[in-house]
Amino acid sequence: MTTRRSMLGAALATTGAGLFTSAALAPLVLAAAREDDPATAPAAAPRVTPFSVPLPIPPVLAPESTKGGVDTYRMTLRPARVEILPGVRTEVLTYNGSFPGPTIRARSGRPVVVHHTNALDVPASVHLHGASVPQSSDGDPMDTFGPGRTRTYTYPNRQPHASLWYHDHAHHSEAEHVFRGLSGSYLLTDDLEQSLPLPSGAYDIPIALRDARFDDRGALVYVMDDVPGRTTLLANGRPQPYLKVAARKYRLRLLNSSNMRFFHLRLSDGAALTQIGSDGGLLPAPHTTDALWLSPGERVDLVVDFGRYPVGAQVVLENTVGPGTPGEVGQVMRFDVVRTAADPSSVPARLRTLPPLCLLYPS
Ligand SMILES: [Cu+2]
Repeated sequence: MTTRRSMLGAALATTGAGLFTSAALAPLVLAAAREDDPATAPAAAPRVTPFSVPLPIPPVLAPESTKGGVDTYRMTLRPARVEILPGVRTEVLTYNGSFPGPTIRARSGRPVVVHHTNALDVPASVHLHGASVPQSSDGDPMDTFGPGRTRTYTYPNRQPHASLWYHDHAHHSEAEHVFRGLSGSYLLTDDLEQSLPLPSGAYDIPIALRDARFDDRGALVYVMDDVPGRTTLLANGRPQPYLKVAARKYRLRLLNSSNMRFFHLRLSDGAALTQIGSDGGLLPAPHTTDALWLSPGERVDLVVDFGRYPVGAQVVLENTVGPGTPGEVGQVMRFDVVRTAADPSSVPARLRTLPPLCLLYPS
């Protein structure tokens, strides 16, 4: 996302306020889409009945070695045919055949090495978004590895916990490669985060939100800057899925992996969302809100307490901004409360202590 991230970076530098920046930039980015271009007119995609498929959870990648305190992984970038729309096989680009890619779970102070083999017919470059890495492992857009080549990336993880995002970064093809599936979560944890009683394990769920456009046979249609045409919303690679949940607290790690679409999210009953984290990890204290923006590339960690609902209740995660009609893009996914469960988790009033900014940038 070089161009857009540069723009976001510039805006952040001048405003310093993430939420305000997202809201302020949305009209600029959306206005850039060419609504009068017939090439961006919505395709006649097969209609999807909302909440007819379960939310998949991307597999957690197992290291091939943990020798010497280094977790070593192997991934292959390759095309795959996967079921996105119900009953239809769609050609996508993947890490290890998974759409979106497998999740890597890492720990601060413990390096990760990933050997990426390119089984595509185009050059690739892998960027770990939000990570502090050596320049040689940054996945520079011009620093690609071609078909048949293997490239090793080293991530020292000398930074605090955060929900990070890996994705393709190859010059001139990054947006299309990410659109076609080269995107995955990298969840970095540390002792501080682990010491907190937040929902964890099966109750800590990464959810990548994005838009997509399909033709009438269910093939992905990529047109640059085509926000108006991408009116099918995907969560973890499936359209408007449902997730069966227990009546207890869950940690939901949202990522917006769209090229350009902004989401403005709320629960259908207007219930409170407790934001505990952002791109840089946990907030100093939980932030309670009834709606939040999620800009492209942004991560937001939420705790939602489904314990306030009776078994049998259903609550929809809604999106209140276009492009697209509310019927197309208004409903992101649904949570179905199907059972009770013990809930030893809680959200502390203080999550972490951040150093004052003046210490990071001494005059
Ligand atoms: Cu990025």
